[in-house]
Amino acid sequence: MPPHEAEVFFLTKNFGKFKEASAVLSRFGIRVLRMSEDRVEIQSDDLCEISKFSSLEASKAHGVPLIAEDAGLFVYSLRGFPGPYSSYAFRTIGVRGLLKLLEGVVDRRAEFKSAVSFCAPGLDPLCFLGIARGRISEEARGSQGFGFDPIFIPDGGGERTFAEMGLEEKNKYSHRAKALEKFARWFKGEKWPLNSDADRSEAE
Ligand code: ITT
Repeated sequence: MPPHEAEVFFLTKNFGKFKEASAVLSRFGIRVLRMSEDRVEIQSDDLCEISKFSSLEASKAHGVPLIAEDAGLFVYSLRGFPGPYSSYAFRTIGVRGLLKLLEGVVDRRAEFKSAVSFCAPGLDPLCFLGIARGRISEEARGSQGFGFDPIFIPDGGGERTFAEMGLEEKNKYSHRAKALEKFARWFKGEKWPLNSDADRSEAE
């Protein structure tokens, strides 16, 4: 593991997200510090808009460079539900409820999206998007990870769900790892202080 050359805060209450981010970013020599307060969330269908706003508000409040993430599971046959409402859907209908909605449904394709936004004092927030395509399993399997991991089978990972993979293996396929790798490559290439005028938003 390279020595840590840089540090960034990650505003999240979700410890699973934090552990995944630490593993990805440490490969780039970036140490992640956890900021676990509630993040300010706006209502939007656009994950980047949500995470940009959260990162801007927190960076202004604390005066430090930080990332915030908004993520969601988009099920094709449900026209993208739960999408930006994944956190609420997980707390209400949960894994079982989503499986129930898909009972008898043949098209089980779905994708996870992660929108990681970075903001630093005096800088406009930048968003980095990562997508993991796959499908929803017939039943919940595995005990690792968090959220909808027990029912998501990523393309290229055999028949296993994210919850049947260890963290390092999930990071080979995950939406979050892809978004964070884009962020890390940009972050490492930047000269400080950053130029806030450039439009550096990145999308797939
Ligand atoms: P923070 O806002 O504090 O970061 P959160 O868990 O509420 O934590 P999101 O609003 O991004 O984060 O929640 C999206 C939900 O989507 C999350 O609660 C999970 O249920 C689900 N989710 C997102 N990424 C996931 C992943 O990698 N594996 C499984 N479920 C995931």
